[in-house]
Amino acid sequence: MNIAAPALSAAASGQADRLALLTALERKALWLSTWTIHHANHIRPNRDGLKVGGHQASCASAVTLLTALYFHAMREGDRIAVKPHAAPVFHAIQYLLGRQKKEALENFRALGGAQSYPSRTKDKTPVDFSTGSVGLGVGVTLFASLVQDYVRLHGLVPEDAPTGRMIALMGDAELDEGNVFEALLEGWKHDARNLWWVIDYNRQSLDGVINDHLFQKIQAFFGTVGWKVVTLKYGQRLKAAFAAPGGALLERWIDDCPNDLYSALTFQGGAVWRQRLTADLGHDPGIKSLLAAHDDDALHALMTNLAGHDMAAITAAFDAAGEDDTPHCFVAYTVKGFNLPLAGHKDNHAGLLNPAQVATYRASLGIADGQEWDRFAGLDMPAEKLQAFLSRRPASPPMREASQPIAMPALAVPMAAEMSTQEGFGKIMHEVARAGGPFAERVVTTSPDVTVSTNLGGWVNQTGLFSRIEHGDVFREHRLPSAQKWVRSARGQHIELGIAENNLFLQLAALGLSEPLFGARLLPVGTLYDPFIARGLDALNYACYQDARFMVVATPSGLTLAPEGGAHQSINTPLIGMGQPGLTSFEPAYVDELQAIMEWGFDHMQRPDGGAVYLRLSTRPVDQPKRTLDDALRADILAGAYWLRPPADGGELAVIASGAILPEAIGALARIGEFTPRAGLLVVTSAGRLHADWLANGRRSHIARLLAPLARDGALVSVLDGHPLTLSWLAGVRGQRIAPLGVQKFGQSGDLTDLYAAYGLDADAIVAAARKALAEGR
Ligand SMILES: Cc1ncc(C[n+]2csc(CCOP(=O)(O)OP(=O)(O)O)c2C)c(N)n1
Ligand SMILES: [Mg+2]
Repeated sequence: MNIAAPALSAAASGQADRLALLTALERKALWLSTWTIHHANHIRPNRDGLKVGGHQASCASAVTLLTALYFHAMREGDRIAVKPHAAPVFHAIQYLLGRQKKEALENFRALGGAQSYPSRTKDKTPVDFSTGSVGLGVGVTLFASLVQDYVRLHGLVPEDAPTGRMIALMGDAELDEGNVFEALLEGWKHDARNLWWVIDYNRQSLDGVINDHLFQKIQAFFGTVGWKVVTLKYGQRLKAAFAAPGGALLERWIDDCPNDLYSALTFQGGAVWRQRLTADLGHDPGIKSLLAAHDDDALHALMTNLAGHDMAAITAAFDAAGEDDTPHCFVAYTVKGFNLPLAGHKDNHAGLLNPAQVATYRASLGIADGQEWDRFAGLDMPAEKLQAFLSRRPASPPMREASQPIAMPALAVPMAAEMSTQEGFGKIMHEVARAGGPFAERVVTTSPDVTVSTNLGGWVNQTGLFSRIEHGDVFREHRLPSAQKWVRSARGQHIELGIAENNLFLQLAALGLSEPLFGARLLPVGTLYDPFIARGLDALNYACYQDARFMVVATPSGLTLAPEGGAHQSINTPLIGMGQPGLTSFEPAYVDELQAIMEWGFDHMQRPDGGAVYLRLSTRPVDQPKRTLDDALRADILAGAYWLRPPADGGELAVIASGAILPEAIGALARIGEFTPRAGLLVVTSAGRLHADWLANGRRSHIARLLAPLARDGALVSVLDGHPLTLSWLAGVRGQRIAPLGVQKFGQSGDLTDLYAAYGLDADAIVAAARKALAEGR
């Protein structure tokens, strides 16, 4: 006893010291985030009359949790996705750590300044995961944890590299997004580890107060999928009050208090708390003396003493998770707008303190006028001590410099006289797997339950499924014939997902950030059905927004799917491909084009100024040209278009075709040649690349050069199995007439002959369009 006592008290005083430091930093982070938003809205000159915005209340509810994460719990290798509306707290914390400049805060939400929502690509300080579209930043941490396991188990990172926790500090309303639950289920299937989701449970969303008892559903759901749920409800002071006379009554009263009433009382403050508690519980002598012992301010502080603002409770809970790699969900009760005059008001989401309120708040913190950006002003602790503490915090691992690109071998493909681009894709992937080597080792594939039907079966047979837990192929062991070998092991290179396209794109986002997140470059390829890009579109956009690098191969596509019908026939995906920043789209017609495009794509994915790649493929078997691509043709294919049948000089007409519809265009050209012998046939392999190059280079663009041999008053007929707008802009290149053919209405079941005729894509339609276009020019 005598020996242990001094040691204990030293530990206790060390802990008190640390808590004092953390609480001081928390106060500063709340001030800086509030001030950053205030400065942007009220002090920086406003040139356009638009509200600048920022979310002081959302920041306030998360500030204790984020302080505890960044200044206490976080260790080397950890990565954090910060809920979008707490970006100013994130910026403030980086500023305190010396990793964010004052100018960035002064320019919050201005061009070049700190971003409204944390952004990997736009913020100047390292951001682990961009956030903005609620739910996605949460989900991506789960897929990042799978990627961390993947690179570790494949030996792509040093053995002693720290295994980090993938952490999401999330808003409670993010749980309304279905993608969060899709991710949870997938994580359960894959035995995801090293995940922390910390829920800022302020019981408010944007429009108001959320349902009572949501926490019960959270506990049940997370428990079902194997997570540990840690509820952080009441702070130390409230807990002490619960233990005092009348405390049990008080606890039951708060437990039963509806969310909206609690919020309203929180907003109204101590006097109203007193009235209400007197009315409801004043008969109890214990409550009477509690009320007598607290003035209004103290009563307000007591009644809002939730664990999500109690540094000791939070840090203890984080510490208790220790080395346990089981996914943890912390439900931390908080007050939206905590410690600010906005606290608890149901309309506070976009609320801003007015200048008088900010001045009062500043003065209450002991920050002098003019010291607003000072990192330590007003804190009851020596600046040197704070600085020394901050300098010891582990940096989140630096965004790694791009390593050497993985050398690209020429891709091989066994050609057949007739093939679809989808079949070609499958064969190329199969050959990559068979060849093996440093390139193949970095390729990782994933698909939401359409692995076989998108032709990845051959690749998977060679490389196996990735799984942390080994699992044989039961069908094989029972000698049951099957074309698919589904062996699961830590060496597998295919991540099989359930049917959820959001998960596919979040998985691709995480795989495509493997290098900056974990220091190991991967070359991810994901497959899905083209129409279901729409299902995962926001996650695709999110992946591109973060500059994740991957190849998404969408197949089958368009009406060409024929008997399968309108529900599966994509129409506007070519426009998505053109319109999505960070994504270069291609729609090859022939397999040799695809081969060249994939070689380019794997290289593009690795370039500092590169990006993700989208291939729109088809299941239609097409006669393959007998040719070898020379350098010029290859360059044209990659630039987005080439003449399959060049026009004669001064030709009056060009048919311009993209993708699976090419045989119809070839057939039409033979007939068009009978009345317009100098016509040509241009194949477009990438409307997106052509268009971007045209915007950048105008008359010197690739498409302008290609169209140059045509007569200036010549006509164009464009055709693709997709929305005609994809190619109709070609009229603008040289100011020519165009008849754009394509699909504008929902498709339906049928065979190709009937469907192409019904939707005006067959040779007859192309010939008729050519005649009309020529006639209009005369
Ligand atoms: C996908 C998406 N839909 C809508 C929004 C607009 N929005 C921004 S914040 C928000 C409510 C967030 O509530 P919560 O997650 O609880 O955050 P907090 O209460 O901590 O501010 C909404 C609907 C968004 N950012 N993303
Ligand atoms: Mg909320």
